[in-house]
Amino acid sequence: MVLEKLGNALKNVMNKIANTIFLDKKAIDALCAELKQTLIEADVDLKIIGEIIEKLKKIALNENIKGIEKKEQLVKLLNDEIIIILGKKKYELEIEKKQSIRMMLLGLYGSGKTTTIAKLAFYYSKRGYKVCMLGLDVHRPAAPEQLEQLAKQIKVDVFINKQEKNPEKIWKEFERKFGDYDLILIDTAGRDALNKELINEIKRLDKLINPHYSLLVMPADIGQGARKQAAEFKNSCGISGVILTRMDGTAKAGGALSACYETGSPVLFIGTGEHIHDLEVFNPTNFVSRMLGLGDIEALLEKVKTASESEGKKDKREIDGFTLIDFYEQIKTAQSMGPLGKITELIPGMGVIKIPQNLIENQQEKMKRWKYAIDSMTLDEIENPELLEKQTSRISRIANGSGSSAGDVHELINQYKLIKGMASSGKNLDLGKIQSARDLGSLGINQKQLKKLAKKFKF
Ligand SMILES: Nc1nc2c(ncn2[C@@H]2O[C@H](COP(=O)(O)OP(=O)(O)O)[C@@H](O)[C@H]2O)c(=O)[nH]1
Ligand SMILES: [Mg+2]
Repeated sequence: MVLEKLGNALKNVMNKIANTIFLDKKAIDALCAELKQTLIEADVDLKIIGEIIEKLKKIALNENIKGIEKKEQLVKLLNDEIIIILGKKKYELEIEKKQSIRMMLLGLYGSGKTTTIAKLAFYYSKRGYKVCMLGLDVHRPAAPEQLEQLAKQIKVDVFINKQEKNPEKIWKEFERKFGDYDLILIDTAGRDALNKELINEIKRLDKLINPHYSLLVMPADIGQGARKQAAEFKNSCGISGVILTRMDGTAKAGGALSACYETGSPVLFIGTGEHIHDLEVFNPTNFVSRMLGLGDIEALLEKVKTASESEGKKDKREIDGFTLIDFYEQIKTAQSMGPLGKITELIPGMGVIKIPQNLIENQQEKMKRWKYAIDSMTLDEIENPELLEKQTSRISRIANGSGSSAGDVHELINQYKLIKGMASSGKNLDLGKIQSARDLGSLGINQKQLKKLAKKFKF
């Protein structure tokens, strides 16, 4: 698929927006950094990237936009911005039958003009147009031959003159025939660069042929270089639009597309391979939908919505009790409060409990992994961690998605369960003071919990 890497990377950012529980400044900064890297790799202009990130941050850090609505807006913004930078809307060529529409293709050497002429001829002849390909590239000796071969392959008329070196004379010869066709596709010569010679040749042909469309053919792997080339051709020869070829083999196509859009030269077609059918009408909305997987985005937005609805039912955490997030935040708070002796943090409404020392000290690294693991969970999983024990595939998914190990996730769940178990027993506990399993027993904790705790904390 064209721009698969960019599509996957963008989808990844969107997924993170949807699934991140703590969408705080730090998380937003990390997401923006990832997005920036992704767009840089696609060769999108830094200024444009900066603008997108600014818009994203404006929503992300707006405290008046809450929870799910914020996530929804962010995912939508990203989707829409990508469409805008790649071309905003579809431009259509009007190719009426019986009008002898003359379409001239221009471009430098090897940009894909001749191949694209044949692709276009195939495209329009399949749609019932009477098409002729006209060979006016008199510079490359093999050019007429190449066109002739292609014509044979796709069974479309071709007009060439292998001896004639003056393209204007070839046109004169052809002129009396052109009324026979709905569409005449004109192949012209290129140069290594847009020099005076090429400009003059194009201008003369332009005057003589008076084409309905002059389309610039550029390979997408020039990335942002398309900006300069499109502008130069536009200024010196006047072009009506662009065809980007070799979209299949480059990560830089994002830059080429956005550069064309910026110079006001709409991309009309894209070449997506060497075969005759590898040509598409360029439609930015469809292109982005396909690149990101529209179904995926809709499903993602749906998921965000569902999650927000349940969030909306007034702090579900309070209703259902102690969740993984509470657990995480308790430990984090405890950590930030310093040495164990000073800890007075309590789990609200859950009885009084102090968190074991070994969960608090020297755990920064583990806490980081736990945070990422929680970020990779669904709301359901956060509220009902038992789901994870029932389906170990969930644990692997979370571990993979968060860069932690299955062991980390298991440990997180086990610790959480222990604390929750104690909290829900309603006892006032201060684990910091507990020296032995007997101390726990005397506090009325049941045998099962006792065994687990003793094992876990090595009392
Ligand atoms: N992969 C890929 N190759 C292409 C595409 N379009 C053209 N090419 C290749 O680019 C090379 C130059 O094409 P050609 O049409 O001869 O360029 P011209 O000099 O502008 O006429 C050929 O090897 C084509 O097969 C495309 O969309 N994808
Ligand atoms: Mg050629």
